[in-house]
Amino acid sequence: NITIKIDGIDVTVPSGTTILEAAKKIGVHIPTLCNHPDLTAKSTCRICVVEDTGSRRLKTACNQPVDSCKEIITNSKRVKEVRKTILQLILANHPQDCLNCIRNQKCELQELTQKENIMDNPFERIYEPVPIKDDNPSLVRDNSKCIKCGRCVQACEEIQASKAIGFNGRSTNYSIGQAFDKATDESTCVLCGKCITVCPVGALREKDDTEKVWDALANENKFVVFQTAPSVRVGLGDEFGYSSGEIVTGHMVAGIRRLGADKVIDTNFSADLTIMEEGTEFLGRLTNGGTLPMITSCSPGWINFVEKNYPDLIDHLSTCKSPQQMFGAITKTYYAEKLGVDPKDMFVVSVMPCIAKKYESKRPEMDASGYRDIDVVLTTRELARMFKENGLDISELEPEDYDSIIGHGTGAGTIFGTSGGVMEAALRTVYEVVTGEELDNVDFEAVRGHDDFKEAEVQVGDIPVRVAITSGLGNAKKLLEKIRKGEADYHFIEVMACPGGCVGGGGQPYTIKHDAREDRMEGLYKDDKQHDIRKSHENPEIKEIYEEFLGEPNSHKAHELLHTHYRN
Ligand code: HC1
Ligand code: SF4
Repeated sequence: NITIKIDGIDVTVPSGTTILEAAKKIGVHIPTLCNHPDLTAKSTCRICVVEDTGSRRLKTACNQPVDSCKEIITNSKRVKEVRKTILQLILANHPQDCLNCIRNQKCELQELTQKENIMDNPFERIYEPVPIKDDNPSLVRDNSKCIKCGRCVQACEEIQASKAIGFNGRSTNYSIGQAFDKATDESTCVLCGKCITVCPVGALREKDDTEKVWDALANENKFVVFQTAPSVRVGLGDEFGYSSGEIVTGHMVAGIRRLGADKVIDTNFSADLTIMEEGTEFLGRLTNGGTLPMITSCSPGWINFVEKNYPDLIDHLSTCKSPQQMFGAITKTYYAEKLGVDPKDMFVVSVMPCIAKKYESKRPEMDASGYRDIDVVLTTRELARMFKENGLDISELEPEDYDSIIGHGTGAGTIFGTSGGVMEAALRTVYEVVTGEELDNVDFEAVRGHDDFKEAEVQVGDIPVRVAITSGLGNAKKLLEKIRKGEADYHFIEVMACPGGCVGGGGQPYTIKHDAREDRMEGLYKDDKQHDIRKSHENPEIKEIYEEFLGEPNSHKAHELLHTHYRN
């Protein structure tokens, strides 16, 4: 351990601890714009300068270890002046149109400007607008707002192993984007949105589709059906003053009805449907010599990643569509018929924690109903904006329930939103289907938690089923390499593109609370426990749809509507 003085206070920390971390330990928060807890510290912005009284040198606190220092001052006149100057230089090259910025009141640059008490700027304004890049269904880059901190580049490479973006150009004229400013879909971008979640300012955002939804809601001829994804219920509350990870399902449903939706459905229902289809597919592969390990297919950023980088491993992907897409196909067929609504008049809106879902809904093959199965995908953030636009604070609404007859999911459906949840839901069903016995304990603790990589062996009848779970594409890449080399000795693997699963999706509310992901995960496990029915195959609405419409899981009709193919 090393003991140093920071601002006159002794602090003892392990050798190698950064000055930034050591200072945090005694309640001294050194400001930074480029540093992020999920990324390697690079000190690109240099806002975190502090003074080493021994050498009289300025050091960057985010990447310098305490080891060579005896005493650090974080707020001397010299430090404050340097910090202020760096910030003023950034501001001189920034549009400062905070009022109509997506990040207004949630912007790290705005917050820092306020904290540093900056009221004026001696530097000449050199800001010049640059064109917005808006060439794909999910993601918008507005480089006018970019402060070149490099977090997005790092996240794309370090977390998502995608290297889709980098620094282009030279000297002071460099900018961030696809190499040679290629079109997004020609790059290795998988539209996961991880870059959005780490951007400190408004340079990256989802493509806003709220106007299309307002138009449909205002159109008397449209029958508007909303579905809400598992993890939206534990993320949305961040926008309405709830504590992090709080379950706001009933309030959200009430809010969506106030917007004018005709029906509000839980995506957890089609998550249960996915378990029926995917569980049956898995058992088929296991007993008929099909391609193993089988890998889950509900995360569209993940599907993009395999299609772009590992086309030779496509046969390992389950053929099941994601729950979002299964929902669309069922809504414009079975549900429309039950309701007596012409599917051509139906307008289906998904609320997802994900920006890749926007792209997924636009894949040409997603029209099994004879129409576009999903009309618009909104992120959790966009739904929050719609509520606010209509003067709704969901915390003031009485909770309401989803609509039947395809509207309700089980506890197994709800945990889809967290890494390990799809596997746990599948195990609950596969175990009971194979053994015919009831599980004593439905909680498969071995597949839960925040680790990058989890594995377990579960005895299912005569078969010891080996499973693995990972999230974040960098971690998934390691598994894919093992599969390629024939070293992945698993039967079934769950992969989610975003670290932690959908709870940490690129469409979730911005949060400065680093462990929001963990809070949301806990929220979903709590939600699971609160359900009377916690196994997909026991969902009465699922039983009904098979009896009345689909026949058996993996039937011909189920294949037509609920399964898909991939591009290689
Ligand atoms: Fe997800 Fe899924 S869990 S992919 O993370 O399988 O987005 O929440 O809706 O489709 O159900 C996302 C979440 C979501 C699908 C389900
Ligand atoms: Fe990289 Fe994902 Fe952002 Fe694309 S969306 S640039 S893959 S982080």
